Amino acid sequence: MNFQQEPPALGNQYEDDRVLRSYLARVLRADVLRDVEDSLREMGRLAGAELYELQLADRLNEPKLTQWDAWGNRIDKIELTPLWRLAERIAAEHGVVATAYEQTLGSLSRVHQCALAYLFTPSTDIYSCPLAMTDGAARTLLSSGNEALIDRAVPHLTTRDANEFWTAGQWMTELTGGSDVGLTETIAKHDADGFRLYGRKWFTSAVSSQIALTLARPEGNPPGGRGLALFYVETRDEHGRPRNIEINRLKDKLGTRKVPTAELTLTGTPAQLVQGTTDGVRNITPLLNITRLWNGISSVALMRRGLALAIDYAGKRVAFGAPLSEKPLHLDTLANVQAEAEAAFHFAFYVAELTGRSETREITEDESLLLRLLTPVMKLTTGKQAVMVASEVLESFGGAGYVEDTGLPVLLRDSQVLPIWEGTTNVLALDTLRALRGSDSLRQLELMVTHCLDSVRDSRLADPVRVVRSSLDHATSWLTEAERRGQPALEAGARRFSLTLGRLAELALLTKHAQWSIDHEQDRRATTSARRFASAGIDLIVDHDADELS
Ligand code: MFK
Repeated sequence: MNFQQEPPALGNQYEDDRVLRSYLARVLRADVLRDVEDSLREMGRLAGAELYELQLADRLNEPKLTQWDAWGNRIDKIELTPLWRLAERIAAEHGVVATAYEQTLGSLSRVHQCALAYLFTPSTDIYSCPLAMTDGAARTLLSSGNEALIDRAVPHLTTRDANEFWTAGQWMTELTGGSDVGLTETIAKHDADGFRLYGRKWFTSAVSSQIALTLARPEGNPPGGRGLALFYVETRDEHGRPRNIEINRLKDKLGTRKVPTAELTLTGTPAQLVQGTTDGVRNITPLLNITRLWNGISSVALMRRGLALAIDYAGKRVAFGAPLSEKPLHLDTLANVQAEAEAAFHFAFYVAELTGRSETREITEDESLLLRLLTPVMKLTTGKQAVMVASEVLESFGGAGYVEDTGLPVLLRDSQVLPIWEGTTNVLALDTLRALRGSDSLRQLELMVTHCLDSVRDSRLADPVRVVRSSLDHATSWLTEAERRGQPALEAGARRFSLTLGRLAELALLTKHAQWSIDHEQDRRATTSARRFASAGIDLIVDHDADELS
């Protein structure tokens, strides 16, 4: 009756992460890595220590909305939980957004920033949501060329001073839907003081932010996305009161429970045009592409957290006479999960590399096409993997993985948002088709993949190379055939096609890294993962779809 199970524990999340460290050793020069390593080590320490401890202690707390004060005044005050309050300060001071804008490492600053975000995210209960939108808003304002708004907001969005730091919301979703944003019903009326917004926003994440970018239709504009304009809103006045914004209620969600996601009514909210009176959907896409990158980084971060806990626990949990870490079937299961996570990691960080080159204008035209294609493909692929991995991680703990106060179930609930927000898998599969239309981007993917495989010589990597090539050939021929058959066939197969592109890109990048790791680190663990991932279903295309629907 004296048995006590030792719980899983976390060490320094940077030092313990072979995949992150090996990747950074490949993409950063040794002197550059030495320069940034202190910041990563410190974030890894916080994530495994103070932040993780507070995360467990904060488990039952949720943001609170107080709509009225004692005297009948509408105040719509949001109180965040202690974890989120600490997360905000740490995020600002450690430059989890700022690093990407300081550009100390040029284009590789985006990689540095994503590494910080990757370490920070799993211990802060989706504080990555407001940070992603803050980052996206800064990038969108900078791309807009609106100097007044850039001067006003970007210094706050990208500061390391926690007292000056602002976060941004992204208010897009309305009752008409979260995907077909062109149906937005919010109206922008112009008067002597400028624009005021009237409408209902149905799913606004992190409503505690100081500013928001949102879409509304200036009176008289035509329907559809082109008739919308992109607006900048400062959410509260100098007394902290909402500026003609009513927070009707917070959403009762499956996961992301720390995120104060709200339903809003805009009752004449003062707003400024960001970039002209039309083309709002197009003008907000820089924000979408940054939050989709964050979504991918968050996916690989949550996968890594699950694995870190599962691997530690496997060494502590004894069953049938030995620790789980000595049981072949348990090891085999975790190795498959590791392979998914490792492949996803290389894809998300490759998109970060391209994003960084785009931001410093070092990107070529061909790489821009590749980035446009790979952003939705990466987001949709890693989002699905995150849910699958979280489910396996919970199962690897047996019943404990299903019990709330272990802090494990939240991994699955929070992961489930990743294929939904920022474009569902299907919407992004259609966006993949949009990115391919009339463009050379598939050819650019072929070149990228060929470049990855060119460096691969080790005979144990022959299978992954073969699988990448055959999957790409199949995807290319499927696309040609589906285009010939017409739009219904193309759309029906778009999800399997996009996932195949994503998984083969992951395998190519992982295989390239595996060869590098053999050559420079004499380490064959990435090779093991590449081989496992190659046999985990890369080509998901089913040929007969087109026939059935034609
Ligand atoms: C943990 C980290 C994650 C952080 C999460 C933050 C929480 C935030 C929660 C949310 O707010 S979730 C809501 C997010 N909503 C979406 O992601 C919307 C999903 N729907 C789409 O993405 C649709 O594809 C889209 C709204 C863009 C379709 O609208 P339209 O009006 O049918 O678009 P259309 O006409 O095809 O495209 C308009 C223009 O934008 C075109 O350019 P042109 O005007 O030059 O022809 C498109 O090529 C361009 N475009 C569309 N998507 C683009 C893009 N350009 C670049 N990148 C893209 N992704």
